Amino acid sequence: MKGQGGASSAKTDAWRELDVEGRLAHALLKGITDHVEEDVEAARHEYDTSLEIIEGPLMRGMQTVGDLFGEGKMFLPQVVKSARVMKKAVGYLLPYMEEERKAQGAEQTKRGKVLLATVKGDVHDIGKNIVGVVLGCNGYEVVDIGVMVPCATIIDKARTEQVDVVGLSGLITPSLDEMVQVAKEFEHEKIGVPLLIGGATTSARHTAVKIAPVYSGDVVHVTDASRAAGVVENLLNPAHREAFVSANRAAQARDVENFQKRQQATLVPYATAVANRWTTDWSVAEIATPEFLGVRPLPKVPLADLVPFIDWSPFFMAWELKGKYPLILEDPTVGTEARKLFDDARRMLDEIVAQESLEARGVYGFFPANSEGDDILLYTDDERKTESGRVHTLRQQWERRGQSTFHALADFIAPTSSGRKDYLGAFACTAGHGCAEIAARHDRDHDDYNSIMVKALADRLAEAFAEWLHKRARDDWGFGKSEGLDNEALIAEGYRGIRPAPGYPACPDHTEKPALFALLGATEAAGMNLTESFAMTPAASVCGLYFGHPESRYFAVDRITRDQVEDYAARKGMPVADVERWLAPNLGYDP
Ligand code: B12
Repeated sequence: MKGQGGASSAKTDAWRELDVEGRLAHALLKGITDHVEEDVEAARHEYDTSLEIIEGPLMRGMQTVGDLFGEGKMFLPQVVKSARVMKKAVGYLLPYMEEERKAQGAEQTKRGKVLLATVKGDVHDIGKNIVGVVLGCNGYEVVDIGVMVPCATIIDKARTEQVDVVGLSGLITPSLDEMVQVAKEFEHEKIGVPLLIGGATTSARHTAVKIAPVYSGDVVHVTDASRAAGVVENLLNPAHREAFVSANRAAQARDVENFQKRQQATLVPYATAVANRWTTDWSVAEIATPEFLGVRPLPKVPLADLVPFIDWSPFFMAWELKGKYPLILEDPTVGTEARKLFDDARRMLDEIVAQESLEARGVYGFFPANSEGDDILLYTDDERKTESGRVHTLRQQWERRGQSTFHALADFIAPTSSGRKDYLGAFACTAGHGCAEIAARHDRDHDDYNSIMVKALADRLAEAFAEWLHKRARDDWGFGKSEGLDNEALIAEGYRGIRPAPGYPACPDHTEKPALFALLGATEAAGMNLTESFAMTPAASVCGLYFGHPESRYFAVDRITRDQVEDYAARKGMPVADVERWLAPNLGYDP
């Protein structure tokens, strides 16, 4: 055994015998940071300037990494690890470069400069950070100005940094409108540089229909990080630019045309949708009475309790590894990298759990409730004499083939007229306290890999917390006690009731969150807050409603007509124009 270990470590260390270029190339390709400083220092003795080291062996190594990634021969976690080597090397050289630059007045030559920002009101940056790493690997200089960035700052930075391209990121739908505002200001201020649009909630169609028309510069939607470098190359390389730009504009014209066709698809009048609501015989409907009414704060949930509830599949998705957990670990193409990534994740997770370096806090509760039209009335107590608040729900209007029922979440709560006592549950939970601090520590260490990793794990824990809490709520409601479901069945939602979250397709209105937060006392109980776009802080947070009716189910509201918007605005006591702004992606008409 001993001999074998020696042989293999001799083999793994053989690359240390290579010349300095070979060592740097190997370290970059394999993502090994152990000897970076030593090797870069050695290179300093062989090259005249630090810039030559960066533009020579380091950039060549990263070019190989970028090419292999582009060809699908390397995967995102490997690229991010390679980038960590590059960043550490550049970090080491930076002070020398400064000296050299001062001495020679030399300008750094780069392929181009890209400004990245998550727009105002949005807190998510995993996707943006990944894009930054990939662009950096491809030789672009990236100026990342963080999250919740107001438009004026983006414009100011675009000017002062003299960037060639600006990239905007956003996760929740209110960010879409913010991106439109940024594009309008770009037009007004004659910024001119191409605008890249990315993030989970963005789409080629929204970019074509709403963003591109307000800015005369190029606007390109980018679906994922692996495409970002190609897009920037096409935009900045004079040889490719014209063809790329005209293909992009043609594709956007097609998207606009398709959008207009889709807008004409049948939406029934709101009154018709209401008349054809989902209903049941409420006199015999199964209604469970919760064990308690009011809220229950959960000031500190042990992380170890949440770990078994983690759904790992989205974790791999965040790292652009395609496949379902646990099968992905054995996948012939991505299995090896998936296993390495999973090992790293489990190691970090064990450490987080042992040190409780993230904090899981939440609150949930049950409220006496009855529906009235498309609103859900909440009462102060089970006497149901005094109203304590309302949840406003939206109704489907799109007449899909064979669909004669139009759902709204209010349908799943017994109407006041039924005389039945029904209940609505609500929750808010986060696993993100402490995450920003840990990520900042890794950022200072030029370690994107672990910075992205801790955020991805906090997100997994937040979602696991929501699953854990829902289980507990179903137990409190009574019907959960006999479930006996394993984690797979929980992920497949094989239980009674649903847990829609504001922003999800059944309840797309993010402006319902302040009332939900107030009802639960989420800020006091869990330290959670809302931004001006109703994103939650910390970022790794979830909030939503619990419906207990056995037939309650998820659906998509999709597009709605002006008559529903007017009715909804009146019910909420909000100007129609405001509702139209927040529900812009759901409007079946042009306001
Ligand atoms: C995982 C997840 C979460 C995680 C964390 C998300 C995160 N940190 O990014 C948790 C559980 C915390 C979460 C919470 C919520 N979520 Co969520 N979530 C998702 C999910 C399933 C995957 C998103 C993800 O992480 N993808 C992986 C990352 C790496 O991808 P990415 O961010 O999109 O970035 C890639 C590309 O978009 C692109 N890109 C990104 N930025 C940029 C920028 C530029 C310049 C370029 C070129 C490219 C680019 O490159 C990146 C790398 O490839 C999506 C659904 C989906 N399938 O997309 C819903 C989704 C994003 N969530 C949604 C919602 C509504 C919420 C909540 C509001 C729900 C709630 N009420 O609790 C909260 C909001 C949290 C908050 N703090 O405010 C909606 C958003 C749409 C909407 N209606 O607003 C989605 C689309 C689900 C849906 N279908 O409704 N969510």
